[in-house]
Amino acid sequence: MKKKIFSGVQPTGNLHLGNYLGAIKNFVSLNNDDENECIFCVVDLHAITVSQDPAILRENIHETVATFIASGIDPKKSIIFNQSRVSAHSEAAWILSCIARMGWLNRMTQFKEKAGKDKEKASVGLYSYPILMAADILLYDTTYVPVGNDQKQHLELCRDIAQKFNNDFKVENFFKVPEPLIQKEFSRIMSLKDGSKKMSKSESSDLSRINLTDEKDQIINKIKKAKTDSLPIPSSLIELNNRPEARNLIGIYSSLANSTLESSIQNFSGKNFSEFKKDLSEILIDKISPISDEIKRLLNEKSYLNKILEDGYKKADNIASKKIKKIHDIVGF
Ligand code: AQP
Repeated sequence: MKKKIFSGVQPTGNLHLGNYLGAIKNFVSLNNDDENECIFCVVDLHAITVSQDPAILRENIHETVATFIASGIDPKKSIIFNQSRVSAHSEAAWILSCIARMGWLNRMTQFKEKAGKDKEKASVGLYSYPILMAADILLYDTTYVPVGNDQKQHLELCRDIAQKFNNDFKVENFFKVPEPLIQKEFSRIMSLKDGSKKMSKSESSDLSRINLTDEKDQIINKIKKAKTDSLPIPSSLIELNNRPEARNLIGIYSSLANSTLESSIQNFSGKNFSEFKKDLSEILIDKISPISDEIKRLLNEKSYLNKILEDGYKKADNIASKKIKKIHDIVGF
C-alpha cells in the first residue's frame, strides 16, 4: 500500500523561503519517493479568508502551480489541483463544522495571531479555516501531511475531528487519522527583521523575507540588511539558542546546505556576520535563482499551467466525490 501524502499552499502571493524550506522542499522529496502517492493543492478557498483582489488571486494561483513545478514537483507523478474546483471540499467542510466543537476552534493560536486585536472584524472563514483544512486532508484518506511547524495545531484539530466523526457515527477507521510530517529542524523560518516572528507573506516589510521570485541583487541586499547582533558567530549551540536572529540565519544556511546547525557553527565559529552573510547570499542565490528563473518562465506558459490544474482536478475530483458520497450515506442524507 502506498502512503498517501496531502498538503496545500495558499495562493496569496509572495511565496517565500519559509514556505520553501518548511514545506515545498519536503514536498519534492516525497514526490520523488515511489512509495508515496502525493496530492498538492493550491488552497484558494483558504486564501479568501482574508480579502483578495480577484485578478491578483487568479495570477497567484498560477504562480503557486509554477512554484511547485519549478521547485521540482513532477505533475505526472503528483496530483496538483486547485481546491475550489473540487466541490467536495466545501461540502465536507460544512459537515465537519457540525462535528468540530467551538471550544476546539477557540484554542487555535493562528486565528488569534491573524485576527489581531479586533477579532469582531475577522471573517467567519478565518475562524473556521482549520475545519476546511481537515476536510481537505480527510477526503483523500491521507497518511501524512507535510507542513511547517505553524500548522501543527491545525493538524491536531484535524485528527480530533476525524476521531469524533468515526466515534459519533460508529464507523471505525472511516476517516483515516493522519500524521503530521514536520521536519525536525528548520521547520520554522523566522523573519529577517525579527527572530521572534515567523517569515510570512503578509508581513508588510518585504525586507523581512526572501521571496522565491527575488532577483540576485534583492537577495544580497536583504541578507545585508537582515538583523543580527554585534557578537561574532558562537562556537556552541547553547550560545546560539539565546540569539534568535543569528540562529535563524545559520538555520537557513544549514537547511540550504543540507547540513546540521552543529556543522555550520563549526565552519563559521568566531567569524563576523559580514563574512557569514556573503556565504549565505551565495548559497541562497545558488539554490533560489534557478527556481526563480523557472517560475518566471512558466508564468509565460499559462496554458501549460492550466492543463496541469485541469488534469489534477479530474483525478482529485474522482477520489473526493466518492468519499463525499460515503459521508452523505453515513450522516443520513
Ligand atoms: N516561516 C515559515 N517557516 C516554515 N514553514 C512555513 N510555512 C509558512 N510559513 C513558514 C509553511 O508553508 C506552507 C504553506 O503555507 P500557506 O501559504 O498555506 O500559509 P501560511 O502558513 O499562513 O503562510 P504565511 O507565509 O505565513 O502566509 P500568511 O502571511 O498569509 O499567513 C505550510 O505548510 C506552512 O506551514
